[in-house]
Amino acid sequence: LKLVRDLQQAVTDHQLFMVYQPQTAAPTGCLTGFEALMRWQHPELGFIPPDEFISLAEQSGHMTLLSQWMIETVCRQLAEWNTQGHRLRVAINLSARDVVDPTLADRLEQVLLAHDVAADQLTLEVTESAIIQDPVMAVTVLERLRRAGVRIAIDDYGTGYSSLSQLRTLPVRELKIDKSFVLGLEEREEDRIIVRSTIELGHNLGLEVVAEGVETEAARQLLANLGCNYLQGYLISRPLPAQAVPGWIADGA
Ligand code: G
Ligand code: G
Ligand code: MN
Ligand code: NA
Repeated sequence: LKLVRDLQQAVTDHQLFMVYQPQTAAPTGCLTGFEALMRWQHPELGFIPPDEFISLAEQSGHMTLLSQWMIETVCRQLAEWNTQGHRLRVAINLSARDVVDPTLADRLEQVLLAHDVAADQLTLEVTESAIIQDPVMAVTVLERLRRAGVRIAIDDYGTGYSSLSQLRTLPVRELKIDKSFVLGLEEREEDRIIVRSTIELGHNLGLEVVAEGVETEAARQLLANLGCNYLQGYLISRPLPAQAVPGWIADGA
């Protein structure tokens, strides 16, 4: 497949880039960090969404290359912001391949060290469907990452194989409620019940809870009232190019 060959080229030819979506504290609206999301601007095909090329990269064995590029790009960016006086927190997404890679923790620590970025500036988002493929290996890898000092979040919570016995054994700090529940918050009583229960479950387990897909003021208010810790969504901001981040922070302050 041409697109698979192009993936390798994409890394070396700088066709990939990261965008950063703000996350805020629900009670205060203050900025707490960003989620880093990968983008591919293909020279002929134009913009290709990550849903398409991430799974392609996983199937073709290019995922480690992409993840390594992503980790380096985000850490280099964090280092630059650090020197500008913005000590930010960024969440990155791990693929199913990354979660069972026994070399990930060492590689990550090397990159953090090389750029003089503190481990607590990074959150790693993992999905339960990624973990379920090889839970024993995944727990080993996540445990090493936790010991390295990075924060671990369960992404898309509630959409996959939400196993409570597994949740109990994972070294996680944070639950991220999937946007499919948050988007329906105003219209559907069921979604409100699910969101409320997830926040309660998270808090009772000592975890912080993030809601993504916050698009309306009503949803923001509801989530804040339910005690959700952090908010992310178009209401606050779309994902931003890296160059726009310092300006966005200045405007918000
Ligand atoms: O904006 P959005 O379309 O970025 O992202 C769509 C999906 O792609 C999400 O599920 C997100 O987790 C995933 N994704 C975005 N960036 C990355 C990345 O850098 N690595 C991995 N593994 N997944 C990503
Ligand atoms: O990693 P994850 O699956 O959580 O990816 C987050 C996805 O959600 C990305 O595709 C991102 O662009 C998207 N997103 C972020 N905020 C909103 C929002 O408010 N509404 C919608 N519909 N999508 C959002
Ligand atoms: Mn995510
Ligand atoms: Na999600």
